[in-house]
Parts: sequence; structure tokens; C-alpha cells
Amino acid sequence: MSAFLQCGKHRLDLSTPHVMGILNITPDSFSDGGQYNSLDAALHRAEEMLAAGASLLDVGGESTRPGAQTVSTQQELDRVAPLVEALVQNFDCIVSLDSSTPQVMTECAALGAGLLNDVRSLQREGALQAAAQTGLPVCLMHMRGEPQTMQDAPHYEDVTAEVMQFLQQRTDACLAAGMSRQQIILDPGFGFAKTLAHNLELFHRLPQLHALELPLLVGVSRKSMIGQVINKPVDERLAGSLALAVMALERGASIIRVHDVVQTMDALQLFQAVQTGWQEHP
Ligand code: PT1
Repeated sequence: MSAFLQCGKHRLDLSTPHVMGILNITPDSFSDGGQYNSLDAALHRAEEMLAAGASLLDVGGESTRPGAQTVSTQQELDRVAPLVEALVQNFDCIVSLDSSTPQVMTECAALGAGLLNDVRSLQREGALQAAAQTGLPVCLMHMRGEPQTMQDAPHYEDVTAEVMQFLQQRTDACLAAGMSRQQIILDPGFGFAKTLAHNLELFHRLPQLHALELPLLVGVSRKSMIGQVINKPVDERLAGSLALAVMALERGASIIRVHDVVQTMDALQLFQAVQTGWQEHP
């Protein structure tokens, strides 16, 4: 497996794990200066997450949580492009674009995005070609169907085997489109077309995914799979999210996608200290 990802001009060292901060774009509410205010708020949030140690910031203009509606290409571009541009101008960081839309990938890569994160694994018409053209690394994630309907009775005979088979197929499609293995990250897609039992089994069996010999990204922060176990609302899932973050690190994940960067970096540093630093602390 390659020891790094070349994210445009930034090189991400994969010999240690990293935190990807989720940068939400609040849709502009009212007329007066809404655009400036939401951009300004996002930049402040970005600054905080980078100061806390995030290696990447994930920016998306489409919600993909269960039941979410799709947005038009123009809407997505209007939301995401100004933020990608401002992040690249203001910070020396890797901007990950959370998008499935070829035109958005192309435009945001030109603005300096460093990673393409697609929950649809480049299955939209023209997405493979657009992504390959950028030369950027891609994160391929497992999902079935579309966010709007994906939680309607998902069924698997063997969720781990079927997720792996899907990710292998999408990897092959990327290679056929001219990408190299050094550009590919895999993500089992927690919370996407999976019941709680599927999510838990997949998490338990995460080490099996290393057979694909590619870096893994895990996103479980505040998700309903945590809520279903501890019976708590989304704003009370921090400790649960941290528990799963550490378990994902133990199972070899390279990148953890989270809302709470400060707390996850603490957990990651403790993980790292135990992994490598114990000899220096007699
Ligand atoms: C993810 C991910 C993502 N998750 C990647 N990108 C979301 N690579 C967006 C719930 O059950 O895991 N990996 N981009 C957010 N999606 C969800 C899905 C949010 C499910 C919430 C839930 O609560």
C-alpha cells in the first residue's frame, strides 16, 4: 500500500492516521449579506478545526444523510465553489470535496481542492472521467440506491463480503479510467443503506477490508447507528463517536471523518501514544 496520498500540491503521509473535519455549509437563510455571513462562519470553523489538528476539511453542498433530497448542479456549485476557493486562499490545508457531480468536481479541482470524496463512488454519468481528469485522489464509498430511499429495508446475505465486492468493482473501474492505486481510498459507508446490525457487523469486521490493500476512511460521527445503541439524540453522541473513532483506529483506519475535531484529535493522540510512544514514557 502506498505510504502517502498526493492531494494536489499537498502530500498526506499515511504512516499515521488523520482526522478529516466536516465543514458544513449552512444554506443562506435571508437576503441581507447571507452569503458573506455563512462563508465567514465556515472559514472561522475551518480555522478552529485546522488549529485543532485536522489534516483535511470535507466540504459538501448536498446532504446525503438518510432521506435527504438531491440538489441541482448549479445549487451545489453555488454553495461549494466559493468555500473551496476561500479555503484554498486562506489556509494551507487539504480541501476534500464531498460531491458526486462531475461538473462540481472539475470546477472545484481547478479552484484547488485536493481530494474527491464521492458517496456514490463515481457512478454518476461522466464522474469517473471527470475525476480521472483532475489527477486527484478519490474516496470510493459503499452505498446502495440513493440517500432518499436507501434506508428502506436494505438486505444483504453477507454485508462485509458485499461491501468489499462493490469497493473492488469501483476500484477496478477507476483503474480502467486511468487512475492509479495510489489515488484510491475506500470507505464502507456507515449509515448508507444499512441497518444497525449491518453497520455493527461491518464495523466489527473492518480489518477484513485491509485485504483490498488500500487506505480506509471511516465516517461514523454523530450518526444514527450510535443513537440506536445509546438511545440519545444527535447532540449527545460525542462520547459514542469518540469510542467508535478509537475502535476504527484500532482496526486500521487511515482517515476518520468527524464533526468534533478537538476531541477526536485528543483520542487520536492517545491512540498514537500507546501505539508508538510508550517506550518514551517510562
Ligand atoms: C461518510 C460520509 C460522507 N457520511 C464519506 N463521506 C456523510 N466518505 C457524508 C445517520 O445514520 O461516512 N463517508 N459524506 C453523512 N451521511 C450520513 C449518513 C449522515 C447516515 C448521517 C447518517 O445518522
